[in-house]
Amino acid sequence: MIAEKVGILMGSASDQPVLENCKKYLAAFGITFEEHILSAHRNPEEVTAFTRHAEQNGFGVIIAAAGMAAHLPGVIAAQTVLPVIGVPIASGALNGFDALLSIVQMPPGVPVATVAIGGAVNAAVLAAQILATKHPELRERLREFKAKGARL
Ligand code: RP5
Repeated sequence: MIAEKVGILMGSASDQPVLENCKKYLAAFGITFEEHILSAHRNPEEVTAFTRHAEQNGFGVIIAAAGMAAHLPGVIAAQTVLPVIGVPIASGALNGFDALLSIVQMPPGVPVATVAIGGAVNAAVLAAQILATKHPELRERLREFKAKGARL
């Protein structure tokens, strides 16, 4: 039983299809998650409230996905010591390159572990690997997953 939950936050309901695989992989590893649609720009106060209470609410890792001027992962990372994984979403005229740079170019001291554009699977696997540092049974599941070619 993995006690810590993964928070999956995304900037818009339009990002949801990209996160389907993330949920599928987390579920396969036996990790519980909670999904919230919250935008750094449209719901800044809710993002802060979620982040400030994330530790006490049992979250161990936060995955944050956003497109365009993607500030959501960075704004979350600014307000918690939980590891934050950023997923750039390909939306808008620049097809995710804008989101990639917005998410990856964090200032020193405030890291966001950035995966590829649309990299929802790697976000889930990385979240699992972070939680596995505390849970040997999860480490074993990940070993089996990698031994089978790192696919479900
Ligand atoms: C970002 O703007 C969201 O993460 C989404 O990728 C993009 C477009 O949002 P919608 O206009 O579809 O709500 O904040």
